This record gives sequence, C-alpha cells and structure tokens, in this order.
Amino acid sequence: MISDTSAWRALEKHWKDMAGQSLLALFNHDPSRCTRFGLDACGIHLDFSKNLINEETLGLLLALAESADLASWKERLLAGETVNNTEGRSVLHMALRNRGGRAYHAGGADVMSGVRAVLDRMRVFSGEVRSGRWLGYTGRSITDVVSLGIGGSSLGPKMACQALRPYQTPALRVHFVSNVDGADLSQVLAALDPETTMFIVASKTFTTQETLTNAKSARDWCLTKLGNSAAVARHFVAVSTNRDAVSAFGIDPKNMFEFWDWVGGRYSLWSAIGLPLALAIGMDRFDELLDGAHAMDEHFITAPASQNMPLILGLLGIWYNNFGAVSTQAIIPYDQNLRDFPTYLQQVDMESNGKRVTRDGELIGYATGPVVWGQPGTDAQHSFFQLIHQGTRIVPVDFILPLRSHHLLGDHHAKLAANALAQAQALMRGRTEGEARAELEAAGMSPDDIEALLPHRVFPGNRPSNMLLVDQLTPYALGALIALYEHKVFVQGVIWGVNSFDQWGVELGKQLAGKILKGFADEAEVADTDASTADLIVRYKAMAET
Ligand code: G6Q
Repeated sequence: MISDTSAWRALEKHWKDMAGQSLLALFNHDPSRCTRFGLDACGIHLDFSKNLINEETLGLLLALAESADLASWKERLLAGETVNNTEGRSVLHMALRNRGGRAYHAGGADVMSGVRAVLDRMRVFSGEVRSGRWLGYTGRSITDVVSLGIGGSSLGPKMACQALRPYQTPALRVHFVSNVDGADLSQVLAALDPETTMFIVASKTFTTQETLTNAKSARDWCLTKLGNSAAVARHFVAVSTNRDAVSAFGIDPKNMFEFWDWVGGRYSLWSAIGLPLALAIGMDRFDELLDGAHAMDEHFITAPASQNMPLILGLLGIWYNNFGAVSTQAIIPYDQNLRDFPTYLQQVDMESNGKRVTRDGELIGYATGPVVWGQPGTDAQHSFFQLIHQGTRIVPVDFILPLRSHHLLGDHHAKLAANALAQAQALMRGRTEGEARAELEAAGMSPDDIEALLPHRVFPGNRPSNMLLVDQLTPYALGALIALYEHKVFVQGVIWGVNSFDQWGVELGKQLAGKILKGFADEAEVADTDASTADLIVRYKAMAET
C-alpha cells in the first residue's frame, strides 16, 4: 500500500516541519514564491503559492506520485485497459473530446468513429431544433427542452448550461428535472406548453427509477394534452446505451443518441449526455467546450510532472488530506454562473474517490476522498466563511475567478474580484493580536473592553488556498476547468490505489428503496425489516392513507 512506501513516510515527517511554518514568513523570505508556485495551462492560471509548501514538499509529493506508478496508470487509461476493474470497463472520456489524431480503443476496437458519428448527429439535431425547423406534433417549433436524468446524466449538462448562460438564446429554454419528488417535474411543466416542449430522457442504463418515473409522467402529460401516442416521436428523444429499453418506452430508436459503457456517468458531459447543452449553446460552442477539455487532456498527458497542473492540484489535496489530517475541500467560484460547479465536482470527486478498499479489495488504513463542498462568492462569505477563517478546522479552498465578466454592470466585477483576492489574502495572513489591539484602540475602545474582545478579533491565518484564474468563462475555459478537476481526481485515485470509476456505494439504498416501496403495498415484503424502519413504514402508510 502507498502508506508503506518511503515516499509516504518522508512526507509524514516533512509535514511536522512545515506545519509550524508561517506562510507570511515564507513570502517575506522569498517574494518570488508566487512565480515559482504558479502554473499556466490551457488558459488557466493556477497560483498555489498560498499553500504550506516549499520546494522540498513538491519534490516529496512528486516522488509519491512516482511511487504510485502514476505514469503507467496514465498509459493504461490511454490504452483503453479496463482500469475500471470492478465493472470490467475501459475509461475513455478523453476519447469523447479527442480533437487530435490520438487513437482510442476499447476491447481492441477503435472508438473514435462512433464518437464522431454521434457528434455529427448531435450537430444535425441541435441545428434543427435551434433553427425552429424541428416541428412538434401540431406543427409548432420547440421553445423549451426538458432534460430528464439524474446524477451523472444530469449534473454535468445542468452545471454547464448555467455556466454558459451568456451563450444561450432566449428562443430556446433548457430545463432540468432529476428528483423523483413530483415537485421537481410539476413545477417545471406548470409553465410549459406541450406543443412546443421537447423531452430528452438521459439515462445510460435506462433503468434508473427517478428518470423513468419522471419520463413516464412527462409522457402522460404530453399525451393528455396532445391526444395521440404518435406525438411521442416528435417530443421525446433519448440518450442511452440501452436501445431495447428505449424502444420499449416508446421512443423511436431513430431518436436515440448512443453512448457507450466506457463512459462513466459523471464523466459523460462530453458525450450525447451533453445534448441539452448543445441545444442551449449550439454545436459550435459545444465543440469549443470539447476543445478546452482536449487541450487539458494533452497538457495532462504530456506536461512534465513539475509543470503538470492536474498533478500538482491533486498532490496538494493529498498533502493536506493525508499528512495534515484535513478531511475537506471547499470550491468557491467567484462567478454566479458557476453556482452549480461545486455540486458537480462533489459527484466527480466524492463518487470517484469515496472508497474504503483498494482496487484489489484490501481495506485502506489512510484517508481517501475529502468532503467537497462550496458555493459562489460573495454569498459564501456571508454564510460559512466564518468557520474557514476562525473555526478550529483547516479547510483548504480553491478560489475560481474569471478576470473578465460577461456582464458589464458598473463596478460589480471589480468588487467581485477584489473580494476573491481579499478572502485568499485574509486566509493566509490572518490578523495578529497586535493588529487587532491597534484597530480597537484606534476605534477608541476602553482597555477593559479591548481585553474582552481581543480573542474574538484575532484571525490565526496560515490557512491554505489555491487561486485559479481564467480570462473569461467561455466554453473553452469551462472545458479546460472541468477536465483539470477530472484529472486531479484521477491522480488522487491512483495514489490512494482505489478504483475511481465505479460507484457501488449508491447500490444498497436503491435496493432497499425498492423493497420498502413494495412494503408500502404488501407488509410481507418488509416482514424481516428492522424495528426502526418498520415503525417509519407504519407512520408513512398511516399518513398516506388519510
Ligand atoms: C455516475 C453514476 C450515476 C449515474 C446515475 C444515473 O457516475 O453512475 O450518477 O449517472 O445513477 O444513471 P443512468 O444514466 O443509468 O440513469
């Protein structure tokens, strides 16, 4: 296991040296720190100078990546080997955005021709709908698209549609419904006209309870209003790997966009799962998103280790997670349109690396995936930043800031940017007792009051953060940013020795929900259940029957 290597032990020892160091002192000692600990790739600038690291730290972390054999795992990924070993699958999301001549194979067969064929179909279809040429059953153009999907079949396109709102046309609105809670679908449908609404049923397996329940209710809504099952062909398309189930649902396989079992759900935005985004921003812009991700892929594959942005980002996470005993990672975009980005990354990171056994099934004795969370600044500053500044826990923060806004509104953007920079600065420098005292004295406070208030006004500082700058939140920049985090998660998974591409942890709850659902109708189904769940079932039924 990686924790048995000398590289790991060296880092354990090194943390003890670094933990007592002051970031401010490190900067005072070496003002060029932000040049040495800064990287540029694919339009992203990563300033990682506000981390508790020095050259030795980086060297030791890079040695750890070598001990984990990262280079050969990258090769296995690129070669289409079944790196998703528990599901026996290749992991080829890089093929979906492969804009160059690299060959990708799964099970020895080329995948690129299929990828290109589906992208071509997406171009034709999105062009038809966006231009108004695709007509609904009653001959009217489509004004609203509703994506029905959940998890990996929803979070990516939903996040990206929001992120790229400035590229959308008001003539075509895209909505997302994922929750099986009827409130989600009902509230979206309430404002829509079935004659001008198109549904995309996005489900890799086409067996997911939430998506199929929503799809059936949407089909009922459509047919009730349009009165003929022939309408389904004009108002429903599917994105799936399961042709038979799509047909059985009543969707014409001609209206199905294919993808493949070597695309993991949370890595599928780049496939036809991105169709809602292609409809929202057009296929040329969608291509730019793929271009940005592809550029980051090539950077990850070819850049030397010390210059490799996803590798460095991943190693910094490992530094705190495994040597500083920090169990969390905040993602704070200073861009309102990136509001869904933390949620999206939560799945990419936590579903990928939230594992407790190695790829070979051995129980792991060190921390793996952190708790990832966040929300946009400046709002976050007025909710949970108190804990990040003055709480007892260390929370490393990734700040993400586009330097130019799409919205030229007075001095809003200057204020937004100033806040982002100030938060990172405050976390690093804190406020000493002397500084706090001077401020209170200047405010004319009595000595007794100063003594009472002083401990509350001190900020410990020395709290780590990364700053990621992009010029502007374009499709290209978003593609590069997402791919950066995907590869970061891969790096960490390799070092922890886990399979980052399965998600068995979501199975048990699904199975039990199926059983409990049957138990609502037939007590015998849950006769063997525990007392607590049995009591809750009784309470639910009593209320549901009134
Ligand atoms: C992602 C997971 C999961 C999946 C959903 C939806 O990596 O596999 O989030 O995307 O459970 O599954 P379907 O696309 O099969 O409906």
